[in-house]
Amino acid sequence: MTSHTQLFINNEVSSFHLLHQSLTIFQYVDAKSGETLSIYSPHDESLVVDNVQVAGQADVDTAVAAARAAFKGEWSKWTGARRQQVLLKFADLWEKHAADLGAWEAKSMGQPISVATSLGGMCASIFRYYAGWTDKVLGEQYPENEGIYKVVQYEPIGVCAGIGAWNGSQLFFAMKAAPALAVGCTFIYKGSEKSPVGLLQLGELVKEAGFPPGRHEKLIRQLLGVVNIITGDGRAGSVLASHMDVNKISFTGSVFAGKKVQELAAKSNLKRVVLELGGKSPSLIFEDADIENALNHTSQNFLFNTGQACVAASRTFIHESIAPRFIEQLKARFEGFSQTTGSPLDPKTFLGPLVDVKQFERVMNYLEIGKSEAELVTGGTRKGDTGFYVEPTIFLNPKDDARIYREEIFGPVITLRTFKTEEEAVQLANDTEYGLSACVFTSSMSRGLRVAKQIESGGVNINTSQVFQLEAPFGGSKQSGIGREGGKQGIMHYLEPKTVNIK
Ligand code: TXE
Repeated sequence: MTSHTQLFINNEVSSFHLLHQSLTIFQYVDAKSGETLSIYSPHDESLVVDNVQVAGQADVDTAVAAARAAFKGEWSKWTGARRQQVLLKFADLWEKHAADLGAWEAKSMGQPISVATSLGGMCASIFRYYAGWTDKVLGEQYPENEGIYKVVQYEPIGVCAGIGAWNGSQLFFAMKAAPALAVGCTFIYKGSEKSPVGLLQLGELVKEAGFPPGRHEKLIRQLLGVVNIITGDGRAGSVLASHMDVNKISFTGSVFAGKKVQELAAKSNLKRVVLELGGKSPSLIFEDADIENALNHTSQNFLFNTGQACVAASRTFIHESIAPRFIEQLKARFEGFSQTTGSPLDPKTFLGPLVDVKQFERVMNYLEIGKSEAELVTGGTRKGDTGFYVEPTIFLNPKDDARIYREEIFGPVITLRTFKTEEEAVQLANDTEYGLSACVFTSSMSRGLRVAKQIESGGVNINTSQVFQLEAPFGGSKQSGIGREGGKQGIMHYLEPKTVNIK
């Protein structure tokens, strides 16, 4: 695949070519902002790519106008069956290019290529899943009452935007674009400025799948702008969140930025908002847990993507009766995984670097703070002297107000505390402003379900962790988000019900 660094705004037509009837559609365009950014490898700080075009206000306006034109055109009038064909083709193309696309995440944000490629396969599955929904959103009909019949139909919201974080750039695109396109919305996506290039390559797949122009000028004009992919930082994100011609925005990122998006959405045109935000998820390990299983989830699964996963159970609580042995074994596991670092492009690498120098300095700062807030069991330092690698770190018995215990670190850093009773464990688990995910390890299913019912979060994993199965809704309660992605709920967020009363 060629490597594009321009904006994928699907509506630039060369007037010269129009004159000569040899219509050329320019999908990849330079930013009108004149601003560019460079990406450096978090593995060795070498230049990965420069001159990546950065969208400004005018570029966002162009993308929104393209999406609006497409929405008013043929796309939202296509039958579900026809949209399904394009989504399925797109999924097949993604699967075919998963390794190349994943390599951009490995080079740009240090995601181990094994992780990035598997996430690529998941993205193809997401498009296949939502391709199945294109003609299955049913309406309702209500019995006549006083001579009035009621029909409820679900209509595509219109022009939708997505903003994503860097730890799963392409996954967040898929989770947002697939349901939107499935129901006939049009879409503008702004990935994270920390890993934008893999996303931009998707434009080639968009073209090949058949979203954009066919051969006839009328059709070409009507299909332009169905999918647009732009690069930018919080400034471009703010323009999208406040844009008067965007009907809905779906955001994945920090609580801080999510609140800004919600605020701008309200102050502009009250666009619909879904927020997938951060977490500081608890894990409760009871005395009757399968210890080996709990250790696997608290080490390998926790360290997946170098701990840069919003659902990572970074606050782990262990029943006091099994704590000494569990902590000793967990220490050994963390020290074992410390040896699995290496080039993110090496299939054998499990532990990659943190995404960039800013995140590296942020996590290193927490390690220093943590040394005065808790007992350091292992780790606590950078790993090596090149790249942004951090030793997998365990802090034990943090103070109740410890920053490492209260704040999301988003790295390979876990805190451990012990508990005596089930009631105390639930109280500790819920003592946080977040509510994204939780884990419960126990051999008693009645206890597992009893505790799951009491935990305040959008998801609870019993004897497992970081489960993501697309048919079920995913998202956070409390300050971890608003709304859900995945499953039927994920599709309904891109539809508006309309009640038609018939006399
Ligand atoms: O977040 P940021 P990061 C969370 C994770 C962590 C954060 C890490 O918990 O807190 O994401 O990602 C854009 N207006 N999740 O550091 O800074 C920015 O350009 C509009 C939760 O990237 O919030 C980027 O594209 N946009 C998630 C995106 O927002 C703004 C899973 C995220 O940036 C903006 C993964 C603004 N004011 C990570 N400021 C989940 N729950 O699923 C920044 N952006």
